[in-house]
Amino acid sequence: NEQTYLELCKEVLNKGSVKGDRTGTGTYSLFGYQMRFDLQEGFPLLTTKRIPFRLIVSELLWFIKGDTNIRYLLEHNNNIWNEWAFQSYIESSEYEGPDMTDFGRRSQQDEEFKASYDKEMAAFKEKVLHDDSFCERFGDLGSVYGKQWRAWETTRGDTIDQLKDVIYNIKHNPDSRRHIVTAWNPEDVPSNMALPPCHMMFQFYVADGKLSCQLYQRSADIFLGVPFNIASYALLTHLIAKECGLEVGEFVHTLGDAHIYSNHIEQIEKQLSRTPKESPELLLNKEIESLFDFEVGDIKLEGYDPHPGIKAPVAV
Ligand code: THF
Repeated sequence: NEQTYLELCKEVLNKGSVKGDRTGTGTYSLFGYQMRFDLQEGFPLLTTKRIPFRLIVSELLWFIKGDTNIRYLLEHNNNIWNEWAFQSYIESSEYEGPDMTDFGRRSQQDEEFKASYDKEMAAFKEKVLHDDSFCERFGDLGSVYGKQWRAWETTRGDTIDQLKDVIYNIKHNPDSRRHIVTAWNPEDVPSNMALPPCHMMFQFYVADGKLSCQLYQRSADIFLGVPFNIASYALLTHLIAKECGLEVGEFVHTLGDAHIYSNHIEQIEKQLSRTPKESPELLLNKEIESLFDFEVGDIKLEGYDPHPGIKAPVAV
């Protein structure tokens, strides 16, 4: 299972083109790649480095709730979306602190700047958590995943709950070839969201009593994002299969621009030198049927014994 991910890393290192990107970091990149994970063979959380599973759980439950404000994530000690909310705050007229332009890159290169950035970010988080009006204005990432999944806005002036609809259709018309949820809303993409969706479209498929899921991801940060994305969609597939009374099948992960950031190379090489261990098993609270009722404490792993984590800077 994990070997397919390690092969992707090798392929991009060996054959990737050197390519610039929006964040100015620089990448090695390939276009078009597909991985398959048999969800019957254990839960596909990488073992060649420790992945903080609790962050994947709270992020997915945040999407499922239709929430787009980082307050819920902060309440669960999840900081993976902070940079994108902070970016819109420092670009607003309300921000009066020191210049934070390009904070991602500068905080890696300049210790003094990093201290100042850490202070501003800590203050920002405090306000999102405790000041309701500030939270409403600056904690929200706009029309990101949760919004498009649960409340896609139509020209008729109502909303579509794609997630509820897809579950209804899996239950009532499993053979359908239209079990699709899309987060890519061309009307919202240019201006209405902090970051256009990377994992933008997924489709479910039912055969032999098993539920499979395929994701199309237009842009894939192989070292930091992809291990999260694999686990997140594997978890979503388990939750929906449970609600629909199905076994889990495969997770098929299709990548568009598959890239390794130039400041993740050493980390990837270290990871590639390690031998994968046994995959963990997912344990879901048996009392809960609907995926809309799950809380973080209802989702656990058994037998996760990974190699140590590997730190790397995130490109904003
Ligand atoms: N932008 C970029 N450049 N890469 C991404 O992976 C990414 N995401 C989401 C949105 N924009 C992105 C955010 N998801 C981490 C993991 C997932 C993220 C963002 C950041 C991360 O830093 N993970 C660390 C642990 C962090 C922690 O412990 O707090 C890690 O080592 O895995 C892809 O959807």
